[in-house]
Amino acid sequence: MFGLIGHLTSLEHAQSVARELGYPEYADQGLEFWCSAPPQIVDHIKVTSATGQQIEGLYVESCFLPEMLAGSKIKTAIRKILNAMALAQKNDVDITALGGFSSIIFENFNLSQMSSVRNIQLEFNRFTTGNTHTAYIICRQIEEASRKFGIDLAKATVTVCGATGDIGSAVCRWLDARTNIKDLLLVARNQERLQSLQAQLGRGKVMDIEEALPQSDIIVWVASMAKGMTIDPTTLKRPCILIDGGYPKNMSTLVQEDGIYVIDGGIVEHSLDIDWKIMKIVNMTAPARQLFACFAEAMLLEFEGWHTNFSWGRNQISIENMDKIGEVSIKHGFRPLIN
Ligand code: NDP
Ligand code: OCD
Repeated sequence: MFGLIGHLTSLEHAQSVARELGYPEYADQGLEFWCSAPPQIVDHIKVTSATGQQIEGLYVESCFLPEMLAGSKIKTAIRKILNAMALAQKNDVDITALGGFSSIIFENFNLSQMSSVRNIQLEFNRFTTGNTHTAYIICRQIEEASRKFGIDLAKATVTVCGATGDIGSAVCRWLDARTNIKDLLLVARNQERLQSLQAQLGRGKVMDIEEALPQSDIIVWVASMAKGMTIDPTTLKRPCILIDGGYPKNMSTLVQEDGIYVIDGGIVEHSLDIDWKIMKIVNMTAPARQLFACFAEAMLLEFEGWHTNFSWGRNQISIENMDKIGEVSIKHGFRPLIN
């Protein structure tokens, strides 16, 4: 059995979802209430592969909200993730994806040092961040979108915002090894980590976001921001492809307009309907078939019987593992979404 751990994008989102799903006791409550809410299993899932193989899984809502980080409720955030992991393990889930902020909190606050949750000893090899598949899908989106929207990679300047992150650094390594892009712009806040990435890649220009955006033909957003930022479309080149892989989305307002192509980054479409309700809640256009690539990674590991933390730690995603997960992604019927 596979598991998915996730969370909603804001308190407002959580309240409206709770009302819609029939949890009135959660619907009118403020952040304090969500801080004390335990994790819940809110969906039982059946997935059929393009090969005909069927698997089952469950979705664990951690009840974490990004406002907890913004409000410095770090201990609460940590407790949310550990409790959700313990609930998945208690339910005999073999491999669980840590969606959205779950894996970011796990890494940033060293949760590997906190393996004991009440009477449960967490077994970390039962969890995966799902980031290898996410990075693979974003790279395929870069390839396919540039072809579709007529951007020649050999002449393109590509910005990666969140370049020093787990997904961002994998995308940079892939861009360097597998494409002939003209320029790579590296954006994040911590300058030391940017310099070290630049040294590892042996290329790339470190830049502020304001300076990078107007020169970019393609922008990949994979920054771990609790809230999306507003971008003035008049500052962008046309054509310009923006692949927003953040959860919550890195761009809060930008929409498709003449010459600006906004793509939901790290999203896959399955070739068959999935029996579940959760993707309707996060407003996927085809909720029976579209999902986050990190969640799809847990499904792929279950299909293949690879019950191991395929994606783990930080900045260790190899191109070989991206190829490996990519192969089984295609085999089981997933494809990158190009909207
Ligand atoms: P990491 O924590 O590993 O990396 C985050 C990156 O963002 C770092 O480079 C960080 O550098 C940078 N960053 C954070 N805040 C800002 C900011 N305000 N401005 C510029 N850069 C910033 O995260 P992941 O790689 O694991 O995840 C990245 C994003 O992808 C998240 O939003 C996550 O939820 C999403 N995601 C999507 C998935 C999907 O299936 N579609 C799957 C998994 C994750 P610095 O701190 O120096 O600024
Ligand atoms: C990217 O990293 C992917 C993260 C995706 C998280 C997706 C979350 C799915 C949302 C379903 C939520 C159902 C919550 C119901 C809560 C009701 C109160 C207990």
